[in-house]
Amino acid sequence: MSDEQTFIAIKPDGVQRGLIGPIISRFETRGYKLAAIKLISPSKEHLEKHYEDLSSKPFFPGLIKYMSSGPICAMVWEGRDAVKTGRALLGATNPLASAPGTIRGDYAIDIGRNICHGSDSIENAKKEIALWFKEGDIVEWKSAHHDWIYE
Ligand code: YYY
Ligand code: MG
Repeated sequence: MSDEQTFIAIKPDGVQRGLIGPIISRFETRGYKLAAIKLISPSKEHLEKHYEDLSSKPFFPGLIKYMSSGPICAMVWEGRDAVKTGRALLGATNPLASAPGTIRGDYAIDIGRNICHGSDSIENAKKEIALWFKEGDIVEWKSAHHDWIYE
């Protein structure tokens, strides 16, 4: 199956620092296919819903403030094992624990400014895609690279 989808977001610091291009490039060059993309300044309520599992954590208010501090580039990426490999491309939550070669390991230092988000399970990917996109926003298309990437 090469149609697994994951939700990837470039957080406000990633957008402000001009990292949309480099981050998209990591997913494209790995062989993943973009299925949806938009620049959005979501409401506080939307962000609280996105991170609802973390609402009791001490860092939650700061996380919501940070995520509200500028536009976010929201995307859906598609391909085999997109959720797990998407997380591997991002690196560890704490950038200082992320290996060089990962996005966070190459571009970030502080856990509270870790520039990107990626779904952590197929179930959460489905929930997050449904929260951030309408059904008609997701584009079905066959990449010209498909048969060169998959056997
Ligand atoms: O999925 P991931 O983003 O890698 O980590 P989560 O545990 O879901 O936390 C979401 C988000 O919260 C994380 O990207 C940074 C922030 N955060 C924090 O500021 N301080 C922590 N101790 C843990 C997480
Ligand atoms: Mg998470």
